[in-house]
Amino acid sequence: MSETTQKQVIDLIKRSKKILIMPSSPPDGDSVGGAVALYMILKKLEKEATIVSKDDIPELLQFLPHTNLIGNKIASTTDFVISIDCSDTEIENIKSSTEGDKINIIITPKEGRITENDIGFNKGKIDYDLIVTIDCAELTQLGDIYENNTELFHQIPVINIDHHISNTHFGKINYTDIMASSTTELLLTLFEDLAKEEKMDLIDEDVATLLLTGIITDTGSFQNANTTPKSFASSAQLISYGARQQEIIQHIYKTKQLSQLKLWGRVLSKNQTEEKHKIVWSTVSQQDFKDTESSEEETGDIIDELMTNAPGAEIVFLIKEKEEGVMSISLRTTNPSINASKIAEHFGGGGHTRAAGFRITDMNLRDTEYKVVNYLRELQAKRLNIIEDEPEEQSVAVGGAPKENEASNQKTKHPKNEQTRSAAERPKKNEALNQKTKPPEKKEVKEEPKKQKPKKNLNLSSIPKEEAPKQEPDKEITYKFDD
Ligand SMILES: [Mn+2]
Repeated sequence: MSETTQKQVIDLIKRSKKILIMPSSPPDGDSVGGAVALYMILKKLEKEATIVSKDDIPELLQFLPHTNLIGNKIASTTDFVISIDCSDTEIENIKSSTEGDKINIIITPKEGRITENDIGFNKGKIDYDLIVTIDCAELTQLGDIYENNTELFHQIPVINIDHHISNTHFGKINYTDIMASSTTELLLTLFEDLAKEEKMDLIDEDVATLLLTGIITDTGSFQNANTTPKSFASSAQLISYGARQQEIIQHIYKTKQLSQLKLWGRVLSKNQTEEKHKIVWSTVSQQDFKDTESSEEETGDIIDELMTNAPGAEIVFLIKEKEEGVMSISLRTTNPSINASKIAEHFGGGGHTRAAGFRITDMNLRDTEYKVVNYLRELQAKRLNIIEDEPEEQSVAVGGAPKENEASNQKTKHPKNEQTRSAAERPKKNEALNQKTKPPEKKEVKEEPKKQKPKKNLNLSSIPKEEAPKQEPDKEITYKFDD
């Protein structure tokens, strides 16, 4: 992060009075933690601040301080506002009644009278002088809030604070660093400099807890590949500021609803493996949510759990059916030479090098699965130099092909070649694998054929069985997945 950018951010914040904070959606530990922490800092600097998010804050994060301050709408520019000066007269009640074509607004004072001079009329106007987006790679991630107020983003300077590699630098100032584990890690540096400049103790226990939540959730408790020495150093610093690390862990990782355990059990037991191509994935359908009485937000970090339990996999993904024909795919890569963000971009999404996501619409779960798996198989076949069982190609590979031949080898590995080969030519052990991705058979299979498929190379010992948590009456139980 250049010092100039940091200085520009600090100067602009100091110059602004009414600041609109927008965390990316769907809100997560990083965007919510960052947005609320910034709100608290701005309050200490005696600024007016408002946070708006298009989606509700997940229940899991509601233990965080001040999440109740987050609204879901910016006051509309087309509103007509009637203001009453209450400095002399307290208002007891305001109501409205309809009379023919008219609407009367009835204002009842507690005592005394309200006169015409106490009433003013204003067109709803935007009086923010700064927008700060948190953890947001592109403006469309703000959803309706952006779409219904696009003019706002032209009129008011935007500070874009983010760490996604796919960030589109839409801000007037872009305070972005793709090496940061989380947006809150960036905010910590910013707040510390701001505190120095203002000679104030800005980072209290609540702010520290909010910032630490972002680092912990975005690194999957320091398990994900984006964990850097800086993430540990920042976390240590935040704990020294009084961040309540145990509270975060307790709420986010150790408390799982029974419904969530059922859902996770189901999703983990449905996992699929393409051993040769080092791909592991699973799916979660609307039916799964219904059957387990769980909600979408309860899928939580299941993608990371999937990854933990598939040590050989290089690409792990989860397809979530958000609604009929709308699929949301989360993707993780364990090998630094596979860029998850690039894969997501191919499908119109984005993210980080090791974690990314995208959506596929107008397609059912099965076809989405087929489409994504096939793309990844092709990608991996090229990357891993996989010879699709053709003897003449094999001789090239086994002999250790020189670098300059690699390109020509890749050409011969187009999946079409493979598809046109008869099954008889392939070794037996691959049959199940190949059939998995052949479309005609896919169409005919019933809902749950996957159970029969062989699971390979997966350490399932720590995966909770669907039936496991039968300790009925307790709604909330503590469950440790790492045992
Ligand atoms: Mn983030």
